[in-house]
Amino acid sequence: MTIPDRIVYCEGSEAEKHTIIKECLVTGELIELNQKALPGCYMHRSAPHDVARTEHLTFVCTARKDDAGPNNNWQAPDAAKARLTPLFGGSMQGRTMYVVPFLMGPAGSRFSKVGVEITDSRYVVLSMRIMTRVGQAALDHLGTSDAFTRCLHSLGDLSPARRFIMHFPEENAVWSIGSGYGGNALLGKKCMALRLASWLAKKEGWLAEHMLILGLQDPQGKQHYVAGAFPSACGKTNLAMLMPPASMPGWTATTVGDDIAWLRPGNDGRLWALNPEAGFFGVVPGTSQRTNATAFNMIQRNTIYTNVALRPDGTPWWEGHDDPAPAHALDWQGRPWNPSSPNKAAHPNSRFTTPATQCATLSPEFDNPEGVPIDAILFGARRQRRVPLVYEAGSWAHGTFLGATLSSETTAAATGKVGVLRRDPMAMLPFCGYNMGDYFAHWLEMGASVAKPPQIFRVNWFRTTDDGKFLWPGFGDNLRVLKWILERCEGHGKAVPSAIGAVPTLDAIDRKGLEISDDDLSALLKVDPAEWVEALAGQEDFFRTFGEHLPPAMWDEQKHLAHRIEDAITPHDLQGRDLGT
Ligand code: SAT
Ligand code: MN
Repeated sequence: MTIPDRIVYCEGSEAEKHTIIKECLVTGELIELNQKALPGCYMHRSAPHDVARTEHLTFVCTARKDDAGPNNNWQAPDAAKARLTPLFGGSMQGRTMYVVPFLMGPAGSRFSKVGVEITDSRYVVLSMRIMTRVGQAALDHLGTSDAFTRCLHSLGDLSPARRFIMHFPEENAVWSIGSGYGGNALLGKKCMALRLASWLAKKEGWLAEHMLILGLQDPQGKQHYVAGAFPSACGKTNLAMLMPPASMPGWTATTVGDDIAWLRPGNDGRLWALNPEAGFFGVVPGTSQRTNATAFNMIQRNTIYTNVALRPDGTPWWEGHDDPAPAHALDWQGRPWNPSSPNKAAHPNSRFTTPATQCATLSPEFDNPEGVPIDAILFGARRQRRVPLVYEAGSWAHGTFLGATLSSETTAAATGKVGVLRRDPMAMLPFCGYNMGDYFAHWLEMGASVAKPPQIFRVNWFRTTDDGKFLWPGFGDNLRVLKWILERCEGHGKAVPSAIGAVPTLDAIDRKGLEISDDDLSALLKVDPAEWVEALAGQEDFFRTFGEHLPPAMWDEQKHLAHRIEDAITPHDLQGRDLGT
């Protein structure tokens, strides 16, 4: 169909990598960075209109529209293919087709899955080599089976008018054309490990989630693991690489994953999680020695930078770098830039692509075929108002409700307006490969299927004062919140009930070495029932979009919340009377 000039079967060797890099330097797909300062590092500039995921061009193509649900764009499979076939027709003429077998998950794990991506982008091949396990590991895992995901990708002409990312869950296939950007083009990531995997997970009794996995060893030497779902560009990579503050000695944090978790019931009645990826595709701006030294150090070698600024000495720069803005640089599009230029030097969604093995805090369990047992699940988002720093769900069903009603201010990780509040259940709105009503039902079933499900918490690092200043320092200090969460999981940790869930008392958050006033911490933990009234109507409207697919238990949780809020608002002398509601 695509009529390439040449076909290369990738085996994943170093020699192959060097050949492809050399070709990229000739074609301009890569720019060599200063090899003395940054050995093995290169920079890629994408097409200016191809810098983020394009959700409006992403489709789930199931035979029945209802199976894709109101959360996905839908086309019938035949119609989708009829639309894409002419676009792929001859799309690789004059180009090389790379055939890339890859494994999602550790070698030797029964949870791991194989894909084969066909692509005409060398940048995609080099990125897949970092983000997945490419070559023999995949072929060994596959053996003589034909159970692999068919991933077809072509840059096409990179025009958004001819760009589509189409998923065919019923035949385990993805067709993507017109974009070279991460989530649109590295098909092992969002397309396979989330959209198609979530579909499979529903069928097979597990969960494919947009979650980081973080290991925490407490000063007593006890090892814990938490998984956390946050929308794109809300700090998952920073949390996954958390650096305990100096004032909290004895804590060690280890990184298992920063973006995707596959969770399965274990024989011990717990939920176990593994990271199917082999690298990190993180947001660059804001990454510094100060905010995330682990990430900053990790990207000093063998890293592909995308859409950052370039300094005259051949090193990259971005907003939030430790170094001050350079007097002269080239911006992410290669145009001359200086500090008085009106545009940002690096694109807000500029990215690094780095092997996981370069992360100094990588967990020794990273490659464990069984994964790690999860103590707590966090749902987080960007919310300036209303949502407290942390609160705890009373049950798995309540926790599922907290995930289902998650909303967040939008970021630069997807095209569209930034800072607009939108619903993003479980941070999976762009990634759930089937009807989210059925997905919530699957979550409820999964909780019921394990004897000791993780405890569920809602967190919000992003609450601000009225004049827009962040109240919470975030980054390493998030450990103070995690410490309380782990205490709650162990059955202690002080909390007070509120209409929305259990909230820590002022003295329950460890503030040793942190300068934060009682007033500010109170503001962070405050639950104002009056503010929550307006949330209820939005939840109802949202739930209604799923019709019959929404499990009744979700409506029950919503009604209970409404009652608790009403009780909290009603003056005490009226409580206990029949108000006729
Ligand atoms: O979708 S990407 O994987 O490119 C980045 C993100 O939004 O998480
Ligand atoms: Mn993500």
